[in-house]
Amino acid sequence: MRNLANTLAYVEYVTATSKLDALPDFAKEYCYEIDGWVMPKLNPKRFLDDLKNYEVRSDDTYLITWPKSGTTWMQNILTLIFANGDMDAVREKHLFDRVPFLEMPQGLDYKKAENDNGLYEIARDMPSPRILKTQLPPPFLPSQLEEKKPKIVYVARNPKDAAVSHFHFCNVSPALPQYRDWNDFFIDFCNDSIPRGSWFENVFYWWNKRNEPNVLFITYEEMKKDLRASVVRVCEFLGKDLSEEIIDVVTENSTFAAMKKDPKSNPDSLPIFKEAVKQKRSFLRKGEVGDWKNHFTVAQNEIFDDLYREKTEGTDVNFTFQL
Ligand code: PPS
Repeated sequence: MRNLANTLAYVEYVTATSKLDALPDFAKEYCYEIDGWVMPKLNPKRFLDDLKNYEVRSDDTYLITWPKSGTTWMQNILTLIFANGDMDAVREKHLFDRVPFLEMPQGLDYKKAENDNGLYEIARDMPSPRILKTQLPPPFLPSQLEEKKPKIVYVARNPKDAAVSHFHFCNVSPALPQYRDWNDFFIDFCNDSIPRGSWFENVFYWWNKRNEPNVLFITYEEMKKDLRASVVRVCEFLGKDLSEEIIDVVTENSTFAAMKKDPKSNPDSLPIFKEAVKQKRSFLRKGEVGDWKNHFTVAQNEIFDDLYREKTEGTDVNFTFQL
């Protein structure tokens, strides 16, 4: 059943059955299914229940994404903007410690997550203004986001590059299914059955909110095309009036090369990624638009384009797949 020729038949099969059951055995070990969404065991149900009722502050800034869409990049930009470009101040903490990833366990171990503290619990004690990040699918987001209306920065990336990046990350993070075969991942991505589920449902939800005054919808491709203009756009959204010099500092320290060089912004320096680094795999892998072309076969591309056309029909969703 899991071969490319049967992908479309397989998509139909999966919609008629449990998404989790349809996963290959090696992937099932890392995931569970809840309300039709496949979630990583790294984010146990207890955390989701707590986060649904999480106390949101109106002066919070939420960074929300579908995985591998530029979360870490925007996290860096936001923390530099909040610090007015003071690099010594931001470098006191690693980038991942500056912004709690709400639904993650403190130990980042999927086998122990159930009994660990969630980072959302740690974030409860943080002084305002907080920058918080989450990759929760829309149904699991804190309900208070609607009433408290904190600033929300949503970063989206074209689905082909996001999928490729996610595939590679499965062999970087010890908490994700170790997909070795791109076609296996491609099938599960098309079926919305990889951890955290559907790119389409996640992105469309925020696309539809993109004109709400507390929401900034920005794309990876836009950031790649003109990083400085993107930094300015984020500053304007946050109401931060930074000087031209400070905007330059934020921009220069947020390029792929600068973040890779700085152990305080490069996630590879964290113990959790030690094994991956030994195998010459990197969290900051390529940082490009269009790397999907090195992965998608002609047949996969046709299948995905059909799916994309079908899902986006009647919407004005518009992504850039190459620069
Ligand atoms: S995660 O694990 O979901 O939080 O990953 P996320 O940070 O969302 O996405 C990781 C990808 O973003 C790329 N990245 C960057 N690209 C360009 N410039 C900068 N500064 C930058 N920082 C991170 C990172 O390399 C991953 O993409 P790929 O395509 O795998 O290289």
